[in-house]
Amino acid sequence: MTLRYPTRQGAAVRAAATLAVLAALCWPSAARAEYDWFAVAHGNTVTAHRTLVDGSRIDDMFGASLSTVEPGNTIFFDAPEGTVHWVEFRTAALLTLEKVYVAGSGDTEGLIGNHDFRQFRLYAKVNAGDGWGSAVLTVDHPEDRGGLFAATRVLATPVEGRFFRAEFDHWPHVGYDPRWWTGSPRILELQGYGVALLEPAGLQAAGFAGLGLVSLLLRRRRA
Ligand SMILES: [Ca+2]
Repeated sequence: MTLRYPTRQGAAVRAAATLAVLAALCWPSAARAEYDWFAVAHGNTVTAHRTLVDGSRIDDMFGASLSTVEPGNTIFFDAPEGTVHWVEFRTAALLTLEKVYVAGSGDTEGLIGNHDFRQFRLYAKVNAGDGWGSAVLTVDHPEDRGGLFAATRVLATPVEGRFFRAEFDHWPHVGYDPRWWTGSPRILELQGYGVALLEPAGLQAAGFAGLGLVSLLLRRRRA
């Protein structure tokens, strides 16, 4: 007598197959909002940025620790008032960006607030050839007091994007000639949270991978 799924093994195969399909096809919803898509460890790639001080590394504002001057921090090169410091990057997948965390730190000795930033802006676009348009998020720094400034912002309207540009305004130091070059923003971290949207090709590949696994499991059961 032949039973189709008579045993615990059969149930296990069915469960594994179901999970495989769900994992493959529902990957976008599985990529939950607490996954930092801006981390270089998660496939983010910096494509361009303004000059940094010697020994500083741009990846350090995205979770890396490669800088020789201040490991973990990214420091833009000194500049006069009015300078906009910037970085552009591309995430591993097209996202619906929901939440952003930005942290910087100004000096607390000497020229207090040196290396603070006055305003942070984030831009997003879906395709490389698109224009940046208006900022999708703006965060004002309340004062150049030095020390940690960290802000978490939930976007009022989630934004789709894979290409991003972050801008940091140089702080105008009161009492200093605006033409003098002072310390540029020290960025500790920039993080982006949301849900990945697989591109059609990626979704298809994930679906085929899931079906392939199901087929393999069923074949092994029959063997
Ligand atoms: Ca960092």
